[in-house]
Amino acid sequence: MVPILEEKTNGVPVLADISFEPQEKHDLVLKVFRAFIADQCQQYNGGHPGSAMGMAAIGIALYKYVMKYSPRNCSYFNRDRFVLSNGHACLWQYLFMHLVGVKSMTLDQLKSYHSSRTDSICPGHPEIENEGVEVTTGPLGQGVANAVGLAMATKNLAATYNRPGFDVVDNMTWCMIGDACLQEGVGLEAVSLAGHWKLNNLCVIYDNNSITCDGTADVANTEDINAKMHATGWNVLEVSQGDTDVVAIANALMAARKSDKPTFINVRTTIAYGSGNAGNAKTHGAALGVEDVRRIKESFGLNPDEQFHIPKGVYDFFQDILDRGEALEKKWQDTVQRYSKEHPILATEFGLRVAGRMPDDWTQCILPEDQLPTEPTASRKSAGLITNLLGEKISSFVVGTADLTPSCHVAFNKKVDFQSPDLRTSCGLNGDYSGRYVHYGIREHAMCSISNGLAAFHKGTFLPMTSSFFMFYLYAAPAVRMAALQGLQQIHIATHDSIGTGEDGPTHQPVELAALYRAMPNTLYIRPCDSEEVAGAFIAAIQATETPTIISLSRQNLPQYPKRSSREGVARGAYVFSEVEGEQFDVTLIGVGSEMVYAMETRDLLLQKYGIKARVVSFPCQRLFEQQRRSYKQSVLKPGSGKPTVVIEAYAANGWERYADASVSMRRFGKSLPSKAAYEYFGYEADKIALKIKDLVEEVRKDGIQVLRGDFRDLNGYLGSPAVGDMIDHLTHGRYRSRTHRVRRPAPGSAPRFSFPPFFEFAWGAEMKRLPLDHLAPQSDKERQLAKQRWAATTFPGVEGKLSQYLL
Ligand SMILES: Cc1ncc(C[n+]2csc(CCOP(=O)(O)OP(=O)(O)O)c2C)c(N)n1
Ligand SMILES: [Mg+2]
Repeated sequence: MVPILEEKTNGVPVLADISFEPQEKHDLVLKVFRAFIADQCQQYNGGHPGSAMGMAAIGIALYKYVMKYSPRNCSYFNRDRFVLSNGHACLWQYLFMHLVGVKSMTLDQLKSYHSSRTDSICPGHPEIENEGVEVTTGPLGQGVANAVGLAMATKNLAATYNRPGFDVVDNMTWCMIGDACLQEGVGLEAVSLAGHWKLNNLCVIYDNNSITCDGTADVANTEDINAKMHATGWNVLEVSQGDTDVVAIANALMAARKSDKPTFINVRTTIAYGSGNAGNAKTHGAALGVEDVRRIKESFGLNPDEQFHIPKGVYDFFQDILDRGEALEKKWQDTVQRYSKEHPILATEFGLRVAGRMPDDWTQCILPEDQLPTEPTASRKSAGLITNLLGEKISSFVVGTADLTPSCHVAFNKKVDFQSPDLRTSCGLNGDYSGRYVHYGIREHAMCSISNGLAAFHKGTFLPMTSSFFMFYLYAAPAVRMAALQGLQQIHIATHDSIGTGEDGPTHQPVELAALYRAMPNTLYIRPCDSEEVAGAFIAAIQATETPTIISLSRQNLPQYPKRSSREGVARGAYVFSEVEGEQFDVTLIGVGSEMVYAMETRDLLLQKYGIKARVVSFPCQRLFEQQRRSYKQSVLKPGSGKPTVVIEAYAANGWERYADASVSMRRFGKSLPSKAAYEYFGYEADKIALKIKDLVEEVRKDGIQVLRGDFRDLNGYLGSPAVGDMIDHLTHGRYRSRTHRVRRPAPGSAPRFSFPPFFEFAWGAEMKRLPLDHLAPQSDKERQLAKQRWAATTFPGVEGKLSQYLL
């Protein structure tokens, strides 16, 4: 049995001297492991066998000897975090999870890799929702940044809550990478920050097989990686016999625990070790072939006729891990218990963080309407008023910027920067690890990927905010997408939106970017028109606990609409801003964000000049609107009225076809002009817009309008389906309007609450259920059958029948 940590160096616990098992045992595990991976890929003739086989010895060192974790409770708070950044090597992780005793990772599940089973927990890349997986990986390089975020989380919690004799948080973060992660920009951005921050609780393990998809890695990379890592502030270690030398690898891992810098272990391995094609790029992403698989087993002295065979000796080898894990967890719980007695106030706050909850009074940080500015104000400034309070008062917020502090207004009062305490900058901006203001430098992709790591540390423990110009969230898009995919909450403060950005010109004017983020599943892209809507945007973002939100803000001053704008309206995605009494209106104008001013001015002019009566709808968030009941949506847009709807927004019109018949929008890149002049140049002037709309109204009066316009129906099911809003209404007997389905973490005993992507989750009474979305919107008979079975086993007093009827 491996002893549990005693000594501590640089704040990181070490396992006491390791007593290694004899080499024969290592050899047996290595052989069985590699043969098993070969079988898994051969079964459905696909997958990624090469690196999973090559990394076998690294896995033994990590899972058997060095990593602190508990297979019986993979999510205990102070566990070491592990990120498989080279996510295609997922079989490696799955098989180790099975061997160490993670209950859900059965032999049967291992065989489901690449199968058509929809309940498989062995997808082609690790996915966060499966037990024992910290983050979803697959887009190479991002995992490194996630790991940096996880390591930051530990540093920040430790600096905030640990007290002498009470290390309530002291875990290590391990990150496995291949050649590719060191080529991807985001990986290198994160490497640079980890070195700068001296994150000595982070260890990157490099599976250096010098192979990528195209061939040997030197077709595109010939740099001296060790020298580079060294220059970036990392502790660099080498293991030359990485295919077999478990002891050398374990010793290197142990050395990482003692380092005062982040550690990079360059482990030389052979891709598909044991295969006839070992060392060849062919083995990266294809099954090895029936003959090769037989040959591998024969050469290992295993029976070639046996598949998926794991002898008892291999299970025995890992047998001690379960108890060791439990002991680690127990030790942590004891520490927390003693800590609660010694430091009760701190322990209460720590308890909230561990529970993933914000203090209940967070709403007090959102200024009430009567304290908001009434004079024209840039929405970035309005947002600053709120972020400043949230950042100052609530310790789960980690507010960052990609070098745009002066522009984004996110630096909060009494902020402490997250920095290595040793750093002394030339400009005097210093900090320590307790800091929650982060200078990410000009690294937008890493900023958002690191935020994913922070958010994934433990759901709700951190709520990361980032900030930059909206245009540069294009650099960050792959990370925002991964947050959305994983259901990781965060708030992105995206200023300088639309052509109003002005003189910086078309490079800085994100005319097409809104369409991307509006289309991205499980993402809230909110474009508020004034301070009250900014407040609504923050409330929606904070309540969306499974969702990243981008709040899109203006550089230029915007008029305020105290009598019209409404935070509740933002929660519904769109709402009537200015109504025409009775049914006698001629046109509906949709005003969005910074361009609301043009909608309102056009409304006035249409009446004065042409006697045309225009309603105005404010439409800050398409996704929130999609989640409303059909009847609400129709009351806002009045698609059956036979009157046209026109959206006014200085972005590409893509996506508005669903709600509007026409647009005043952008069909080309912007232009370098002062804000007002840029708007004028592109025709955003009330008299020009009014004239166009007058023509449209006349055309419709003459030729009529098709009745179904503005009633686009998404027949695919859940998100975006009218059925969702109706279903919620039905279930809650009208007590809760559809807005509630964004609320998560239901309190036991409370009324039903709903959350959608990436799960459908709801509580009824004291019970809480969580189902994968494919059970809600089955795409095939087989899925429907599976869903029925699942729903049959899910009972809620008085609801079951109705619910399944709605869903199936
Ligand atoms: C951002 C991104 N680009 C491309 C890919 C496709 N891809 C998957 S693996 C791989 C090369 C992997 O090389 P390496 O990390 O050395 O893994 P190995 O071949 O050694 O298994 C590529 C290009 C990806 N997953 N992510
Ligand atoms: Mg490689």
